[in-house]
Amino acid sequence: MNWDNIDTHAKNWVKEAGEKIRSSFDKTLDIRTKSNPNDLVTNIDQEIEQFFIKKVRETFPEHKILGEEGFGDKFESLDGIVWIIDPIDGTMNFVHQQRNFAISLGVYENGVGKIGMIYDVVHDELYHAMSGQGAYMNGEKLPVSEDRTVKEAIIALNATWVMENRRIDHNLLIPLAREVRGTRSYGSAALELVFVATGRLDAYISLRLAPWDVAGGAVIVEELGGKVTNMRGEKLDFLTQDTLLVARPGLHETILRDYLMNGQWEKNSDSE
Ligand code: 2AM
Ligand code: CA
Repeated sequence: MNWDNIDTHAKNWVKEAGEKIRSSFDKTLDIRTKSNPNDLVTNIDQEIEQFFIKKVRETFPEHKILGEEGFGDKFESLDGIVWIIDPIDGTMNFVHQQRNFAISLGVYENGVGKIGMIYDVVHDELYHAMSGQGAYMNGEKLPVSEDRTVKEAIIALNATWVMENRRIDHNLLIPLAREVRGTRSYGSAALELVFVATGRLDAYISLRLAPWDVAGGAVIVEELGGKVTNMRGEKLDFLTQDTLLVARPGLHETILRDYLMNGQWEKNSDSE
């Protein structure tokens, strides 16, 4: 498999898609809702996903595509080469703020991450890793992640998970939120993952993410030695929705052991 060739194409397409998104800022968006009134999708999310699907199918007809907007293939396993794409991660930010969103792309072989790309379109910052070859931001090599104490950590955590919610007892994360140096919430899992990779954040926790929110960023975080699991400490399968715990090495084990009951916390009984 010529991974350099796949990587070069992926990078060109991500840049081209970013240009399309930037030029959409002067046009009127067609905004619709999906599962609930806050679950937004625009014509741009759909057009960008279709752009990637067309490019991948023309160039690599044997590869498969898993995309948020559902124009790709249907999956029971991640056998073969699979492109996992979120055309716009952080759609609510895209609609309301025209910033704090990213294109997220992961290329996996038999379930193993090979290429990760997160493109912060507004800042023209491309985060990129090929497994085993280091991680880069706009071509500049990123340093490996080192441990940090909980007291000195900034964690990304949405307020949803410390209010009563359907997924966990909201008391679970309160001690962690209290003891860290600070909490943040950016509203784009892809950016939160690369912020952990670059050390702007030390950890990121979410109770509800889909494979396309995480697949690209996970390759970048892991390439720099960071840890990516669900909140039980298990490997992600990139086929189903799951929880997420991403952190610097060491800090990941500490959070899991001291704040997440070694992964043995209970789900709320009425969670989906
Ligand atoms: P999205 O913008 O691509 O939908 C912050 O809310 C993060 O969670 C974003 O990365 C967002 O991705 C994702 N997200 C929001 N609602 C979700 C849902 N119902 N299932 C999975 N991921 C979701
Ligand atoms: Ca999306």
